[in-house]
Amino acid sequence: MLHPRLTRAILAAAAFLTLVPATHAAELRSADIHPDDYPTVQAVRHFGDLVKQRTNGRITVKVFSGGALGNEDDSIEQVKLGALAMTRVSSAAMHNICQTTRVPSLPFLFRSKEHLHKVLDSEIGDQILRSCEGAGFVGLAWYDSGSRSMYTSKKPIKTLADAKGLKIRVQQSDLSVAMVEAMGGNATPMPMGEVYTSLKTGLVDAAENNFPSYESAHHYEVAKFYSLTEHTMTPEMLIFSKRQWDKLPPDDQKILREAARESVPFMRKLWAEREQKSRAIVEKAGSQITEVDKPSFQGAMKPVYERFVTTPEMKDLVAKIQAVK
Ligand code: GTR
Repeated sequence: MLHPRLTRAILAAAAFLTLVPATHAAELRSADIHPDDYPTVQAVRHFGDLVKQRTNGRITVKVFSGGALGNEDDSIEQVKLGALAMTRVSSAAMHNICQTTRVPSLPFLFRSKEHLHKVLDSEIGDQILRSCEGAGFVGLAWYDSGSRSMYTSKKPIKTLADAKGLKIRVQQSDLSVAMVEAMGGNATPMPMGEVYTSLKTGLVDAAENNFPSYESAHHYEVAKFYSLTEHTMTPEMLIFSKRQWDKLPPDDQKILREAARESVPFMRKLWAEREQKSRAIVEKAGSQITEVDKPSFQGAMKPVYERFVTTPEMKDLVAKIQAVK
């Protein structure tokens, strides 16, 4: 038998512990399909360092890179369920889940990297991040992903006519499919992890991505013609599980939001360096980088805008983005 005073002390301690929210101290897990040295992974690690510092080690972040937790659709599902706290994905992976995220992927929407940054850093960027809350995701940050361009295994694409009839791998998004179809290609959506083998075996003739992904996923080894179509600047997103978010005290939510925001300039610096480095690696390995007749691609995109910019909110966002100087 325990002494009654001891029993009372144990009960009091137990009562105190149940008052402390379970999430007060936590290890937040985050997923990424990219390898450890990729700027998105590094940026989320940096975010984790800031969070750890500011919570005196109470909240830590563990990043599972290299697709250890599955492909992007898998991690998004886990985040929705609250089994995983966060994931860094391409915003294209969110297109069919919260449609407003399609806006920054619209073809040839941004005039430059500076234009993109200005928009994403403004209320427009925040509005699009917020648009995923209803679907179960708290958007914490936009990260860079440069421009996506076409690459082929057999011959370079120089004009729109060269894309006609090619089997082209795209991200799993209706908008990505439509963009490639508007170019006359046969769009084949599949996860990133299947692209290397698909190019190698000839299941697809082409794919499209930025230099860092083209390089880090070794696609340049099996598709050496990289054509600078620069047709979309689809950004990356850091998303948090709404289920887990709602259990956090407001002070912790604030720390997370601020740390995510502060990880953005860190990421942009790494991104700019990596774009140059990746381009140099693929050129050295024999990739042929070709300029294209861009207006021919731009001219084919009207049906994409007509089909996807449908709601008054999206129309307003597009107009506002185009008006940003
Ligand atoms: C990359 C992006 C990944 C992934 C990939 C793809 O640029 O960083 O998140 O979406 O493209 O093409 O699937």
